[in-house]
Amino acid sequence: MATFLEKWVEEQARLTKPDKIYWCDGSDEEARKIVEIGLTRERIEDYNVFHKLSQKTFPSSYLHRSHPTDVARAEHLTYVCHSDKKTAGPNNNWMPPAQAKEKLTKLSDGCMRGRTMYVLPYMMGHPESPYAKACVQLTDVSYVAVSMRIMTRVGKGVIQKIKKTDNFVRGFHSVGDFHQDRRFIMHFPDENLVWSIGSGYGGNALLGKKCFSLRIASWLGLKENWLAEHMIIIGVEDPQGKITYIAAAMPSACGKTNLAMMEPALPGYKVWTVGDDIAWLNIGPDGRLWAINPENGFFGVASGTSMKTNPNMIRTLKAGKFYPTIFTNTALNTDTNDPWWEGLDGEIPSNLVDWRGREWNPSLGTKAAHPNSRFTVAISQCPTVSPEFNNPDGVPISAILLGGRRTNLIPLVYESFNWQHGVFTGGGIGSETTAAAIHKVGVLRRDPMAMLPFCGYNMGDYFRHWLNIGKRLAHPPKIFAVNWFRTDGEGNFLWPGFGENIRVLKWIIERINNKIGAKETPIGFVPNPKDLELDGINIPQENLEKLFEVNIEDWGEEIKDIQKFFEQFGKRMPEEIWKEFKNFKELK
Ligand code: SAT
Ligand code: MN
Repeated sequence: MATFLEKWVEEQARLTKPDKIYWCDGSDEEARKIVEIGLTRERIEDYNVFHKLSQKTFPSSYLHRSHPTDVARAEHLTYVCHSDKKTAGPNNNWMPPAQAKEKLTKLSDGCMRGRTMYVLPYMMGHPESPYAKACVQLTDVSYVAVSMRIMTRVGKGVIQKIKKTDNFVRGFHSVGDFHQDRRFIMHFPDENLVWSIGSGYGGNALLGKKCFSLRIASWLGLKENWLAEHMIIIGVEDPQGKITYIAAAMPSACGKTNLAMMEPALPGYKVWTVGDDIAWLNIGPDGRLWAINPENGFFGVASGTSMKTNPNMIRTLKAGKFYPTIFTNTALNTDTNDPWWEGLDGEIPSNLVDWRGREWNPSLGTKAAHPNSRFTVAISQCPTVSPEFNNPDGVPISAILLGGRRTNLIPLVYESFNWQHGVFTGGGIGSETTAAAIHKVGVLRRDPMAMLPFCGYNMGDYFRHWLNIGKRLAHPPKIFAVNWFRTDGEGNFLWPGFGENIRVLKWIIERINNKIGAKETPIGFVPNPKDLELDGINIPQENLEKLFEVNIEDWGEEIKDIQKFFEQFGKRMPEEIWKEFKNFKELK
């Protein structure tokens, strides 16, 4: 008898009518064959085109160019289809599930004609982890099939694991005719199903990532008492060899990947990378919060990555151990056949084509690489990968950092008074938008816990869930807010960031260990000037003052905006959060 999986694949094939169905085993040999086919294609419309890069500088690396309308997440076309609109909340686009399916069925009818349907069985999380989940994605794009091999643990063993059950997450993906008017990324949380059509871009198409590991998983977490979060996970080793694990949420393209594999500027410190984008957080038997990274690779922003900003990522990209590494929408140096992007070390090469393959020089005034150009590379190649990366139990988290991109108002770092206050603080965080999604860049919006585009249900319920998790933790992590992006009013960053951020982490660790005091302000504890290690760095006194300034007058507008944001959630907004809000308003 056919299994649930076989029946589903058959059904989808009947609808989409691919020329061939190919069951992936996740092997190296298979990946090479799939990439090989992509090397012979030329039309961008095929969406399966790979260009082999210089194997000397970037071994095992290929360049892929997207359709120019398809270079970022499409939040406006992303839906979460709970049976009732209130459960999806004002933070999600919503459509009744039956209507959504009817629409998608029409769009999917015959959409794989002339193409191969790849069947990808994969795990999110280490197969032996009690927190891991089994999934299967169908796709008609070889770029997606190969990228999934890098980002997740693809393998036949998963089929054995799910056997005759229906206990796995299903992801259906096709680029269709990749027209924006026929592009939808839809989630059916009650069926563990994601249905995405019309886009080949990362977050819209690699369904194990944001679609499953955040939108669907956050809903599973609500029901099963855990958290799926848009967070990096790092181990910070101090000069005595003690490692403290920290999880940190920041919106897309706000420096998470750089922080995740930072080369610390302070001697004796080391940062170990467990994850750079997603954390699944469970309450351990010891009452602490334990984190696993469900992913197996990095899908990071290329633009701005260099030996100065993230040397360990450059090393990762050049390692060539796991096949393949993929660059997407970078420029290309046609003399050397190397990828190039703005911010990369060295001079601007003289013979470049831009991310669309057109001849380029700086006088054009455009960017050669798309600002959201990306790389997809295996985490195993990272020189700082944590020895705990594959630990099925994960790592115990001592601090949670919640951040955003704010050119003004928000101090470099401050500590919440307690868990509940931390949920209020994180819930009110705002961030200026980036090129990671299709929208106007640089606009301030509330982005609680960096989850606004990724929370698979009503955010009022999400805040309540955070409060409940806090209550169930015997040893809740301390919650801190961070902002690397404050400027001096003339657009210059007040804080150098990157490897220097270790100074902030050191302060955080000393606070966790009750080694130092701090200055109480209405928003939380900020560092006493003597406690932030500033040896070997030259920051003018006035910049330091500005970095930690809590000018409560300036918070007036912010408070109004936070209130407006919270009010959207009506009765779903927990009283405790309003209590924190009122306290804060009165202090002000
Ligand atoms: O496109 S992704 O969602 O995978 C990357 C990001 O925007 O964080
Ligand atoms: Mn992300």
